[in-house]
Amino acid sequence: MGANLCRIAQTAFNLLPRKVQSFARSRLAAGTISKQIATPCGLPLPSPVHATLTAEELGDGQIIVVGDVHGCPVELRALLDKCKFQQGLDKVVCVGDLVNKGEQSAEAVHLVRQIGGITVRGNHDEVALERYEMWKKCGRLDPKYHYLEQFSEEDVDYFRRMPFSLSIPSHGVLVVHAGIVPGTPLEDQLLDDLINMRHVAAEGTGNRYKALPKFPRSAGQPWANIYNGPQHVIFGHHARRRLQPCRFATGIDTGCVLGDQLSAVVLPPVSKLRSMGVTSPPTGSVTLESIGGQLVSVRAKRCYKKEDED
Ligand SMILES: [Mn+2]
Repeated sequence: MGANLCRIAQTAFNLLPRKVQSFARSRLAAGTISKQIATPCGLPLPSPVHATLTAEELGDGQIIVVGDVHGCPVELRALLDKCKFQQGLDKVVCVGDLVNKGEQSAEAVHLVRQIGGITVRGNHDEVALERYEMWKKCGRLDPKYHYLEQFSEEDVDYFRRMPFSLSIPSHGVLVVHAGIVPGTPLEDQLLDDLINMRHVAAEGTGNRYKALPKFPRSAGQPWANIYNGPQHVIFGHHARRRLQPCRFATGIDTGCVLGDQLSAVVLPPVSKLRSMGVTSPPTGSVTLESIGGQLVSVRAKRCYKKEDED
């Protein structure tokens, strides 16, 4: 009986237009501002919610921060080759949205896990996990998520543990999927904003901002345009704007699945930072240039999906 109800509710929700689903999710999340006891889709929180990549874990490899892969493992492999990725030495960090839109979501996840990559949770990863848990509970799998049948228990576990942010203190870098509200401490950010936001608007007087919901579409400006540190934020999610080379933030969803490019920011090993005369951790607000970050891109093999705003 419970399983049936659950299935009916989920089916009804799935029938709603996507815009309505997205709005409903953002409102639900807004209701849990003070106490975030679950993820935006109502799943258990990962532990930790906000992860840190320590200098010890880094060793002396470079860090390759990869944009939205969206089921394109062929391009990911080509990008890693172009970055001269060395397994066991270099660290790969994905900005999230490993799955959906492209044709090889499960393969993309397998490749990222095989190279020991860390992934910060994206909105598509979150919804994929929700659909998986629903499938296991209700027995019905949304056809759009058929690739979940190729997930191993370890793949699912990887998704359950995806943090909402990753700090890299040695380089003064923070990786999130969508963005952060300028001026709000990380621990006070809404998880829904971290994986969904694009624009912000000033709130009241002074330097306070709030993230704008996707719908209804309203004014405001891309959050990265007004963000001023201290960490350099590397993010994805906003493919329509492609590369966003802002002073204290770099957006690297360059629209691979849309037939454009897959991009990475390559950060030098800590020893190289020191030889460049940069203190580690860096002081003050961090620009990409000040820490020797390099942009590397490869072209998509083809266009897998038409331009949209997800
Ligand atoms: Mn996204």
